[in-house]
Amino acid sequence: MNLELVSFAICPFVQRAAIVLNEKKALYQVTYIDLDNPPDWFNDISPFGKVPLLKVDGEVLFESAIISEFLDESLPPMLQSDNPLTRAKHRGWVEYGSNLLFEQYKLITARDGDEYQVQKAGMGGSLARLANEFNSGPYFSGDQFALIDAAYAPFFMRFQLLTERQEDLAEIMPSKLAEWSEHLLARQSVQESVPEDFTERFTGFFAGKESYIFNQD
Ligand SMILES: N[C@@H](CCC(=O)N[C@@H](CS)C(=O)NCC(=O)O)C(=O)O
Repeated sequence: MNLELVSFAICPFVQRAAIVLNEKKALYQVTYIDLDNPPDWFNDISPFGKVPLLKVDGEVLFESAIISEFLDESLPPMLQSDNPLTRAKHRGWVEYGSNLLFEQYKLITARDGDEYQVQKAGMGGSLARLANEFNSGPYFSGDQFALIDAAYAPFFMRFQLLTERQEDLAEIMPSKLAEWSEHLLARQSVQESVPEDFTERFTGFFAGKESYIFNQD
C-alpha cells in the first residue's frame, strides 16, 4: 500500500494516526499543510476541512479513529481485542479521549487566569472519570499496547508540556493516569510521531493566540 498522511504538525488527531503507523512499522509519507491557509487540493479532498487524512493508494480516508481502525485491520500486529464488546467499549473511550483533546485546546487557549481555572477544573473532572475506568496498567487494557493507547498519547504529550509551564496543573492528574502517561511517552512509536521541533512549533503556535499559559513570561 502507498500511504500518505496529510498533517498539520501540531495536531493531536494526526499524531494518533502517526503512532499507529509507527507501531506497524509502516512506510509512509507525511505531507504538511497550513490549516490557517489550506491549499485548494486539500479543501477538495477533505470532507470536514480537517486533518488527518490518510491517502491509501490514492483513496482518501478521514477521521483519526477510522484511519486507525483501517490501519489496524490492514497491517500487523493487531492492536485491538478480538472481543467485539471490548472493541466497542474502547471505541467509546477513544471518543471520550477526543473530547478530552477539545477540553485541552480550550485550556490552552484560555486568555486569562479566571478562564484558565474554569477549564482546569473541568479537565480535572474528566480525568477523574477516566481514572475510574483505568485498571492496573501499564496500558489501558493491561500489558498490551492497543489502539486506545495511541488515541490518548497525544493528550499526555501536550499535558506534560503544559505542566512544565504551569506546575499547578499536575494537581489534576490522577496518579494512575500519570503512570500510564509515562509508559506511553517512553514508546518509540510515540516519540517519533511528531516532528523534531514539535515543542517549538507547539509553543510558538499558541503564544501567537493570546494563550494565558504561553504568554506569562
Ligand atoms: N474528529 C476529527 C478531529 C480532527 C481535527 O479537529 N483536526 C483539526 C486540527 S487538530 C483540524 O483539522 N481543524 C481544522 C478546522 O476545524 O477547520 C478526527 O478525529 O480526525
